[in-house]
Amino acid sequence: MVFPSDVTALEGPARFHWDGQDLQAHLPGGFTLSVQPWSAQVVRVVLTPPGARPTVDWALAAGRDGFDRPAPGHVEEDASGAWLRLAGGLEVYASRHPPALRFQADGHPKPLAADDPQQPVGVRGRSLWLAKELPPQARCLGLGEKVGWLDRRGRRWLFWNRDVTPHLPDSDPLYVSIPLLLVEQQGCFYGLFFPNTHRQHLDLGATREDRLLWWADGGVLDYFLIAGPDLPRVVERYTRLTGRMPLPPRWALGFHQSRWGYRTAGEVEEVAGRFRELGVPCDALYLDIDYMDGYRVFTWHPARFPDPAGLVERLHRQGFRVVTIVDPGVKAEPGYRVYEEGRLRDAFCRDRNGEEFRGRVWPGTTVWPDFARAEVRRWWADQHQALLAAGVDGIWNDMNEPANFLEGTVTGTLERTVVHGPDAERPPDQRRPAEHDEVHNVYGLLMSQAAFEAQLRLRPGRRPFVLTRSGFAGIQRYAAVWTGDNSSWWEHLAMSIPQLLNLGLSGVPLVGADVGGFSGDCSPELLVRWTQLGAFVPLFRNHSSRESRRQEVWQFGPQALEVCRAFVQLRYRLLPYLYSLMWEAACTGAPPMRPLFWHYPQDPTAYRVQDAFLLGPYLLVAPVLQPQAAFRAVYLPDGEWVHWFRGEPAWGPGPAVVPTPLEEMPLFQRAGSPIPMGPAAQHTAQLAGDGRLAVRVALPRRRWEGEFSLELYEDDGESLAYTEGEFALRRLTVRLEGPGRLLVEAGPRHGRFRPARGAWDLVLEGAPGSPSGVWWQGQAVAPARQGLAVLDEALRTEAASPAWYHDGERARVVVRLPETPESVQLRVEWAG
Ligand code: MIG
Repeated sequence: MVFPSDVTALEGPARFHWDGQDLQAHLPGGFTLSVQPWSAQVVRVVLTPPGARPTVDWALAAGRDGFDRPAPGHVEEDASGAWLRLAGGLEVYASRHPPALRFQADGHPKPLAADDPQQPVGVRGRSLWLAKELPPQARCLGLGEKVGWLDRRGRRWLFWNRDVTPHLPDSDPLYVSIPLLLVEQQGCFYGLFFPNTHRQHLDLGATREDRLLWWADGGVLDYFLIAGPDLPRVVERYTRLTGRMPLPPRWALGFHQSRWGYRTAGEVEEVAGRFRELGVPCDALYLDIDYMDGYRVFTWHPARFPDPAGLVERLHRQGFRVVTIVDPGVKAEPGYRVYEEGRLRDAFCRDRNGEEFRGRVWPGTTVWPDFARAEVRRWWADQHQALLAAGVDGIWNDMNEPANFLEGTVTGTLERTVVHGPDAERPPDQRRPAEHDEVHNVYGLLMSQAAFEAQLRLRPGRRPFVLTRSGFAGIQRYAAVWTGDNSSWWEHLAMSIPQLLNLGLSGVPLVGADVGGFSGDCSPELLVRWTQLGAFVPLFRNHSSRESRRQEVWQFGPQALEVCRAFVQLRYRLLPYLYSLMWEAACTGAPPMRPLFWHYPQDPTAYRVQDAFLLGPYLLVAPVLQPQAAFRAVYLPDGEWVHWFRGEPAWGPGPAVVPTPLEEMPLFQRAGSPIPMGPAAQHTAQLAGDGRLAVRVALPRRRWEGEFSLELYEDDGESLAYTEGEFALRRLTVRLEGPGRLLVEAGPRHGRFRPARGAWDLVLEGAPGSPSGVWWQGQAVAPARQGLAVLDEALRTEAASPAWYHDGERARVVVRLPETPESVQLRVEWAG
């Protein structure tokens, strides 16, 4: 038996009903089972106990109507059960005794996500149980932000947002709950997504090795089965369901500096000044809780931050954006405007007896807005005017699990008796009051929604930026996520890779961990290695606690500064690549930071790599994760890979041993692949009106075969005009046609945005010599007499015709090409 002995297994139905849309059955005891096809590849299964109410779909971006075209299906029934067959997609088999489901889909090992054949579903008090088979070889990925390794199997996980530090190997849960499980079997993937917002549990082979157990402390048994078979398609479908990240402003991809402990405006300006003085690129400065007056949200401290607008303006002039923290706890203090206004509007949570629910956070006695009500979200959004009017560029939502310090609140959050809602933005059958148990996990999501909508509404025309600590499935629609209070430990540097990878696979592409670690004192070496990793992570923010030593890159001596600066600079040069990947994420949900098996699903070793990752398809990032490392092993998937800094080739599949001096990190470019790069910049505002572009191709030494392409996406980086066609999109393709033969194609430029450049460079690294021929649109091109300085000159002027130059010393060929909207072709050959 798979369920604990106090769980009662449910009996099967006498009959199934098919109404042409859903397959339904009534189970003894008043339970209803419904199998709802949302598309040919996505099926929702809901088991409802008598009298229970449906899930409030806060996680979902759209209802069933808005999801996809429904697949026509038909049902056959016999004595054993019923088959639902969806045209061109899933097949669902529902057995009668017991009521077990299993699924089949093309390309998948069969069956998939099969219920336990003896005890598929059960009940214990308010909690429903589900048991599914977990084949011995299946891997378990996803689950959003959790500690541990890439494969989640063998553990029991809890979904209940929690403010917790330190993050130990068994610390579960953390701040964010994303009940999306991705199961891999023989290179095929499917997803199980549980949108129930109550406290949920997932046992992935811990109790019984070959079983998955799910149960929730309330609500209905509710899941989406998402077929693949490949991982990108599962993520694509999951993010169609829960929504995708809107394209962030380009500055969000720059380097960010934060610290809990910048106590005065002067201190912040000093930090800003240091960045520019030392030439360390930086785009954003964060104001932690000390900017507030007595930790009252939406206030500024009159003495320490006397002129917020002036401060922000001066920082803007130096090219910094400013992000202010906003906590949900409102000081319960008569006379404090936000509190008084909120009370007048009845905005704060009440307990079951109708009393204002009070707790304690930074400002002292605190009340919490009820974000589960649309009108409260709107009111809260309005409060952001106090920050946006001063010119603040982004909002940082912290403590939104929500965290409560009050002694005696064992759970560290609101009491279960707190009543929320109803949410007027939900469909009528979901518009009802709910206890905290049901709302807890989405509290941070709904708060982030308010912060996001505040920016759209109060600062129209510009892309919002929200960074949140807490969230639920769907958080990517509103916010970037950072992984909270990590520590300055090498272990946390290493852990951040599987943690961020799984967050990305769980639909949240704009993620990062505090670079250098939040708690504890960072060492120079750790800061360098963490900055090297951070340079390739979507959200690149150095942040630390007031209890720890100062952590800006210049606090650790000249060598640390120099190496960190070089990596931050490299990050900025890679922005065209990263930005294109973010655009892809916004379109398809594909995270920029990918586990190796995203691109190499047929390689069994790729699944075992969690100390390295791919940034997009072509950069293999293998950070140094241990102190004093002289070498590290890097697993290279199939193909030829070129060391970014050393130019040395290596061939996969197989391991390489790579030297790791402090100033270097093992970073490989897939030979033949195009990496679009921009100019060095101190901040991204310098890139407005500067579209200089160099496409870097590392030439193969041996494997002159294969085709490598990338969609290059560009726009103004800031406004919403891209949604109306103000973007430039073109496909770059490099074809290796045989030894010494290369064809580069830039497809037609789509969109109305005109990149600010007259020409662009193709930089061929590792050239075997001077090319024997270069042809542009079929016409031979003669070499330029003088060298072409990469990206440094002339690029802003129109280049009417192409030119090229061989730099023998650097083993590099630079080809300068006119920027035109038409599709162009360049051929380069080396004889012999
Ligand atoms: O109780 O605002 O995770 O990033 O610096 C600590 C102070 C509250 C926790 C956040 C951290 C932030 C800190 N906050």
